[in-house]
Amino acid sequence: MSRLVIVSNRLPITLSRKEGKFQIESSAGGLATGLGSIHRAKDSLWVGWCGIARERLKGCEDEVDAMLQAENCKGVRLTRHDVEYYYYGFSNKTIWPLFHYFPTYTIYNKHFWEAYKHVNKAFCDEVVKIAREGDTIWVHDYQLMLLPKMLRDRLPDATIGFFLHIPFVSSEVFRLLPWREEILEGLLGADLVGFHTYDYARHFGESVRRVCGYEHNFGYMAVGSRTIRVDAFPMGIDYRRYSTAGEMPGVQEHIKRMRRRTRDRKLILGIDRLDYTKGIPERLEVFDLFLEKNPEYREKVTLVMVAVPSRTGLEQYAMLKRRVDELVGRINGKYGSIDWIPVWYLYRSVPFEKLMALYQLSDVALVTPLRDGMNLIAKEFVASKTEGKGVLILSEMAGAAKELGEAIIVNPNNREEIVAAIEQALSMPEEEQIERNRVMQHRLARYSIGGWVGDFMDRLEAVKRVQAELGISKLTHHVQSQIVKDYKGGGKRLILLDYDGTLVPFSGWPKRAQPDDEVSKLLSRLARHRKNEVVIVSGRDKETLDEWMGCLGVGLVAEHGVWAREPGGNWEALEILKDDWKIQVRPLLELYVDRTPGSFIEEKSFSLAWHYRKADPGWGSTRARELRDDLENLVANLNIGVLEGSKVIEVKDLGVNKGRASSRWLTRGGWDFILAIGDDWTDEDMFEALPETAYSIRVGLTTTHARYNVDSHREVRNLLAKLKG
Ligand code: GDG
Repeated sequence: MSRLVIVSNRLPITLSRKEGKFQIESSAGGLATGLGSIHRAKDSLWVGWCGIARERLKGCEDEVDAMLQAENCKGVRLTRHDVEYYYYGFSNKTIWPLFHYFPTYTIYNKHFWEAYKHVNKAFCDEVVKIAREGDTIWVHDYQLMLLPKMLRDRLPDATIGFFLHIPFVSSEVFRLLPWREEILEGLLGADLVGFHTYDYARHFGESVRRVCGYEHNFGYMAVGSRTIRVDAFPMGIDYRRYSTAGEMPGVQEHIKRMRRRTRDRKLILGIDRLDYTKGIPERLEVFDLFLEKNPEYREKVTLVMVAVPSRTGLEQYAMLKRRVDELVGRINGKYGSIDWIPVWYLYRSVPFEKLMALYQLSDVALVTPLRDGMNLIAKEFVASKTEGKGVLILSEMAGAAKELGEAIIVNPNNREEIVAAIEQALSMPEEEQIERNRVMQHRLARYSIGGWVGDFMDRLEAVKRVQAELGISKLTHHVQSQIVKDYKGGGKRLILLDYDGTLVPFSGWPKRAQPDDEVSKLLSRLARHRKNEVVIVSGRDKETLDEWMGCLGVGLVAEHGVWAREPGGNWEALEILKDDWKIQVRPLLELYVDRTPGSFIEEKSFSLAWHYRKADPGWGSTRARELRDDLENLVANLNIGVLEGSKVIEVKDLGVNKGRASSRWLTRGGWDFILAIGDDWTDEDMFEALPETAYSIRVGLTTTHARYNVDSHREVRNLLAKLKG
């Protein structure tokens, strides 16, 4: 049966050691809370760190392994140095601040990076050890962004999902990272990369496009030989658990006790890990301003602030703690009285039942992070309001704001707006509170944690199906051997080859893509054989082809079939064509060159091409769409067509195509072996013109008339090198 292997930095349980004895507790935090219930319910195995450094486990490894195994967990051993450099270092001093838009807090340190790679590799080793065929491996969060690629290299056919729990920053910020390419390539090892919101997925897609050059289309991305999917999955909560928590006797007990202390005061609740992304000092300042502006609320409102200690060893966090302590002291000193403490501040984690009592009792939840991947507290608060009363004030910078639109949404940097939101919340009629909460509750109940996991898994399965469909036509070793065998057995052999993207990789500047030594030798060796006819069927102009391949003994087709030249012969026009349409088209292309820095025009005898490979990728594609529309209108009455290739829009006579050009050789007949290879839409005409017995190969994994697909020009060269004798 297929098994789920969850991989995250921390296990859902944490080990601690008291008086030489190991104890197990549940881990805190959104990931553990959210996925913990799924882990318990499913046939799953969780791989992660148990919370105790390797040095302190010496001699007790077997005991600890057995304890973890009983919980379906597999520990990854980390040394103190690993924890210091990989976790506190790269994860929390580099990625965490950068991905939450705090570039000034971000530290770029080579040793942190080395440790990050090393620990990701250690995770990889553990997963590879336990992985079984058919497993689904689900990697979580920013500490393990290199892991999907490491796993892919060692388990090429594995099903791998990745989910990022924190925001993915805009590409403008992401590109500050010195190791940006490695991080992206690491993530792209997954089959499905998931984010909380569409915005994060969009930022990721844009970063991939800019840094790695892979295009994405409707959520699919072609990464070398693989198609992967990028999508948004807003993480849900265990809705039932929160909506029924109020009935727990322990919770009722806490409520009674707290009620006695708070009397009939209104309660505003804030719960966060003590982190600079959560906007805690800013929230305290807002509360100060609120009390200053609304003296009538003094003595009548209490702000309950639960700040859960977090990453206490880091300097930024220690500074934050001092600032929060100071602010709480200042507000309580400024407004407090014998009977009333304005800010009720708890610097500790509270047990679940007490947390639920706080949700139940609070009139308002003030959730105002400066940045937050999702924020589950906001969702849990709404879910626990079974009677429907209570108001959520939510920062628009939290991923949850995308789903909880009925909350009062605020900009966490706009103090006046938040003060007004508190005023509105405290005076909101009960019917309105209920109405708003019911809509949100309905949504949260529908897409709970189970729904979230199910949705992710369905999408992961779907992308595997898409890959399998595309994979059907991949050129296997078996087919390659067959091609080589048929080639050897063939008396008369025709080889039709496109040039750019097929024999050489694309170059930013087409003029610089001349054949290297390897290609020249391959072509002349094949062309020299008396049984062979080798033809380069290209879109390039005849002068360039002459200069680059004129003396290799191959036949040449230029400009997609306008011109042809037999080996050693002269150029002949294959079609009677006109080029007077260029006068109308050229000015439009020039306008687009002016409007799109980096783009340029290539002029051939009977075509004009607008290249945008060197332009900004996003801008280039947008302009290309606009140009296509403009051209379609312009050429409607001329006998020319507009064709889109790889980062190029070409306008040319409709009578010309590579299929017609190839026919010049194909119709000669008597071929025992035909092989045609190309990489873009212009080559499709050539594939269609071939007889059924011919071998045809398209470079790139895409739908095609060709019989087989290969990944890159490298594979083409390897195949041609095998054609001997
Ligand atoms: C990351 C992202 C994203 C909190 N304090 C106590 C306590 N909690 C529980 C809450 C909730 C969870 O911890 C916190 O969830 P958050 O969503 O706020 O976030 P993070 O752990 O910072 O984690 C975040 C999340 O991943 C999920 O993808 O939403 O944006 O940063 O479940 O109930 N539980 C108890 N006592 C506490 O004092 N018992």
